[in-house]
Amino acid sequence: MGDVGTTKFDQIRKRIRACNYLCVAQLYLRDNFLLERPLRFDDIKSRILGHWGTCNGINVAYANLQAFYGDDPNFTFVLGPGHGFPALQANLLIDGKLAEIDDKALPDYYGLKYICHNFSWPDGFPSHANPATPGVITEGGELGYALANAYGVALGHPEKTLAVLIGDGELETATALASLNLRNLLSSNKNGRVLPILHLNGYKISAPSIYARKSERELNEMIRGFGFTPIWINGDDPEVFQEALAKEVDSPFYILKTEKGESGPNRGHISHQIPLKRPASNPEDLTKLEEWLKSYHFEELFNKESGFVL
Ligand SMILES: Cc1ncc(C[n+]2csc(CCOP(=O)(O)OP(=O)(O)O)c2C)c(N)n1
Ligand SMILES: [Mg+2]
Repeated sequence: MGDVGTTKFDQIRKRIRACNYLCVAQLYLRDNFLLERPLRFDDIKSRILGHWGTCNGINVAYANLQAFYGDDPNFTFVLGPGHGFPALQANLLIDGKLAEIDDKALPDYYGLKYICHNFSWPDGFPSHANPATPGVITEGGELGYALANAYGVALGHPEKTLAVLIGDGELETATALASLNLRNLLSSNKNGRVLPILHLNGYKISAPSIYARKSERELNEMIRGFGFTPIWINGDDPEVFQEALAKEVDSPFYILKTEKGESGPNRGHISHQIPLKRPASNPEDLTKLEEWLKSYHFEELFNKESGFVL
C-alpha cells in the first residue's frame, strides 16, 4: 500500500497475463471465451493456425515500454516478428486502438469475443499483422525490415524515440544485421533515438538461433562492435525491464532473454506455432489447454460487465 513502484510492477504483470490469455484464446477458442463452463471439444477452433512461441516476449516488451513511455506521442514501438500477431492484437484491443478502426473491437466482452472468434477464421483476421492492423506499415511476413524502418522514421526527427523488437531469427537476416550500421549514420542530435531490443528466445521456428549459441561475451562484443552498449534483460520480471529502460546510455542495445513459449505448456523449439495440437479431439490436450488458460486467472483481470480491470 502506498508503494507506487510495487503498484506499477503489479500493473505490468497483470497486463502481461491479460494479453497472454487473449493470445491463447484467439488461437484456440471459438466459444466459451471466459471459461464460464468447463471447456468442451466444440469450443475449440477446428483449424488452429497462428503463432504462440513469440507472444509472451512481445507482451512483456509491450507492457514494459507502455509503462515507461506512457502515451508519449513521440514514442513508437516497432514490432519485427509480425507473426506474433495474437499479441499485437491483444494489446491493441486493450488500448482501444482496434476500436478506432473497427467499432466491433471495443475493449469489452463483445470486442474480446469478436477478436477471439475471428482470429485465423474465414473472412476474419489473418494470422499475421496485416494492413488492417492499426500502425502496420510493412506486411508480407518477411522478417528483417523493422530496424531499417525505425531508423527511417528517426531520420530528421530528433523528437522521436523508437523501440524495435527484433527476433533472434530475424537478426540473422542480412537486412536486419546490415541495419545495425545505420546507428552510425543517425548518431547526431538531428535524428531520433532508436532502441533495438533483441528478443533472444533461443529459436527461429524450431531451430536454435545463432545468437543463442554464442556466449554472452561473444554477443556483447558483436553488439559493441556496432557501436552499441549491450544491456541484458534476463527473464520477464518488470523490475528488471524497467531498470534497464531507466539506464542513461547513449546507444543502448537491449537483449531480452526469455524462453520461447514461456508461460505455455510446451516451451522452446516446439512452441513456435501451436503447442497443443489436438484439443478439439484429444481429451488430454483439452485438459492441458484449460489448465493453461486458467493459469492466467483472467477472471481477476476482466469483468464481463465492465471490461478490463488492469
Ligand atoms: C526473410 C524471411 N525468412 C524466413 C521467414 C520464415 N520465418 C517465419 S517466422 C521465422 C522464425 C523467426 O524467428 P525469430 O525472429 O527468432 O522469431 P520468434 O522466435 O520470436 O518467433 C522464420 C524463419 C520469414 N518470415 N522471412
Ligand atoms: Mg526467436
